[in-house]
Parts: sequence; C-alpha cells; structure tokens
Amino acid sequence: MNTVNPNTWHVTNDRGTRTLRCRVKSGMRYRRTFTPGGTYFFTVTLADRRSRLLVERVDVLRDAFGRVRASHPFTIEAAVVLPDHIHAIWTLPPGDADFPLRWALIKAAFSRAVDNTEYVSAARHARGERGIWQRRFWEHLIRNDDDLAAHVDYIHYNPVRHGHAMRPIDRPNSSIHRYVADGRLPADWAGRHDRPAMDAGERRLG
Ligand code: NI
Repeated sequence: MNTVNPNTWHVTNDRGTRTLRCRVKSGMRYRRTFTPGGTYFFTVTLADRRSRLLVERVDVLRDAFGRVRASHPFTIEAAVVLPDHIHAIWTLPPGDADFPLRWALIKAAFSRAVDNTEYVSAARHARGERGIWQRRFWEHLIRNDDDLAAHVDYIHYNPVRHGHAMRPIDRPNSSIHRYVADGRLPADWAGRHDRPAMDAGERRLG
C-alpha cells in the first residue's frame, strides 16, 4: 500500500477495505481490494491425492462454503477448486484472524455431506477422524498489493500448472470467470510468467 504510485492509483474507502484502481497498459480496468493484516492465501488438500472428490462434489463444497460464510463472514478474493486441493485468498473482517475455525467448519461440513467411503488410516481411525482432508494446510499472510496480485495470478493459472487445462479460462470452479465478467482480466488471459517462483504449499503436496 505504501508503494502505490499516486499518479496511477487512487485509494478510496469501501466499508473498511481500501479499493485500488489503475489503468494497466492494455487499458483494462483493474480493481483489487486489500486490507493490511487481514488477507490470507491458503492451500487446502485432500488426504488422498488421487481423489477427485472436490470437483465431483463441488456442489457440496460450495454449500459448505456458503453455510460457513453465513455464520463466520469472510470475503473470497480469489479461489480455484482442483480435484484434490483448493487454493483460495480470503479477507477476514477487521480484528478477526480465525481462519482455522472457518476451515475446520468447512472441512467438517463437506466431510459430513459426502459418502463415508474414503480410506481412513488406522491412526486416524483410532482418533475418530475421517480421512478426507489433510489435517494441515498451507497459509500465507498477504503482505501488500503486489503480493496479492501474484497470488491471485497463481490461483488463476493453477489449473494449467497442474495440467488440467490448456488455458486458465477453460477450467470451471475458478474465480477467473468472475474476474473476466468484471473486466479485471481478459478472457484470453494466459497467465504471467514474469513472477518469481512462489512456495504456495504445492511442493509439500507431492
Ligand atoms: Ni495447486
């Protein structure tokens, strides 16, 4: 936020978040919201990396998100659902950093709703846990607008990275469709390759 060039950006207050607008070279209007200290990137993964449960039951996943957001609000800045993992950027309300509770509620709601047919390890069974999700998830506090933009791009390019699509727009269950509808990205956006490699929790995903 402190590095914003006043010649190309202006800042307005919008219900506690600040909205930045600028013109990029293409003339496309770009809008981002960023609340210092309240925006996080997540990678959340199924225990079975061969599973396709998240896309097969994306209706259940969306319902779980909706229910939890109704009781514990947060803004989804960007998100993509892959067969076995989710990447998402959330902004939490001011003074509220309890994303672990929100993810726990989403995971539990999803697990309750899908058939109990997945493999459960003996150790997990002994703890009474179901085996759908990895217990740990990757979390990164977004530092500034450039960091936010890099992680939004990372999310929208992710289906191509994982070999699920030739172009980011070709994959459902991605916020890129909202960005295109809003005019924030062109429909033929092909990703950005000038970003340094990020550790977004993919490496530990195997
Ligand atoms: Ni990924």
